[in-house]
Amino acid sequence: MTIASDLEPSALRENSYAVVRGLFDAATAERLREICERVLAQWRQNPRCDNPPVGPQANYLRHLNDPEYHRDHPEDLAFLLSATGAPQLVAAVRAALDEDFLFAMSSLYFNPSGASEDGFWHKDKIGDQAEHVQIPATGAGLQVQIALVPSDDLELVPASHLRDYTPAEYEICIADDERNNRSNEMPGAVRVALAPGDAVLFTQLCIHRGRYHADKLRRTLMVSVTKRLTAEHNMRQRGLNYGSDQPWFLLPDYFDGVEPEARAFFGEFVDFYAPHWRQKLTEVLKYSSLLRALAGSGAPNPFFAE
Ligand SMILES: O=C(O)CCC(=O)C(=O)O
Repeated sequence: MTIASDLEPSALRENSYAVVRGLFDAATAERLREICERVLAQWRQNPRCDNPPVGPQANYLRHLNDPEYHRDHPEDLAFLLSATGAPQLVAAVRAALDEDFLFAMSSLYFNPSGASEDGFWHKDKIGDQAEHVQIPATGAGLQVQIALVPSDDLELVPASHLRDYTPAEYEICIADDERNNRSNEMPGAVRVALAPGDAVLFTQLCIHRGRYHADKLRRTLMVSVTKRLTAEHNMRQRGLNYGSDQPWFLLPDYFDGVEPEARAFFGEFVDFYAPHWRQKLTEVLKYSSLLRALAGSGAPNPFFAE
């Protein structure tokens, strides 16, 4: 199995991935790790997002930037947001995609506490989302994974985003109801070796998988971005989803202490989604005030009357 070599961000369009060494320095990576460690412990006790459910086989969690994880540590949220929207990260994504994009989501990948598993090979199922962008080959957005401890847990097949599955890949990824999709024999696969603070950018359309070994510490921060044209298409077709539904960005103190460049990056995300979060909140308030009025009246609930 080859170890992936470095590629400039713009090489992602040809090669499916790129590596940026030292995107963050060691001290920043260590501070991010401490924050993520705390959020992981809290998530295990009191998850704010059920995708995936907490359990021994869980290997990722979504929405590290949910403020409930940082209620007693506001400085951690500011640090996390400043890193997630850091200018060098945004610049790398811009060079890789060469089209307009928005923040989508932050996640943490970690080793499971239960049984070890090799991940399953896949291209992300993004449906028709890549049909409405400037460069369909790079899909609907991309993932940026930043190692917070040394990691070579991500594997991918370079340039596989530019074509359909070869017969050998089909045998592994699709055939027989995907029964072989954890095979360790994927032709041409590379394992991306990262030191703390290094980042790999990869397109969702390449064949890829993670490794989830209980005895192999993994703490990898993942920042997902969506192309703006995809975000527009998704809102028109499907409305908010579990990724884009992040209304906490409207809290008045949410950006306290966040670096200006990161604020500007998230500002575009907020400008885009805020009208939809407001609309949803207005609906919730309408129904909750109805419930309060009904409870106060003592009358039988007319909505459920026989
Ligand atoms: O890094 C990993 O564990 C896998 C990530 C993955 O499959 C994805 O982002 O779709």
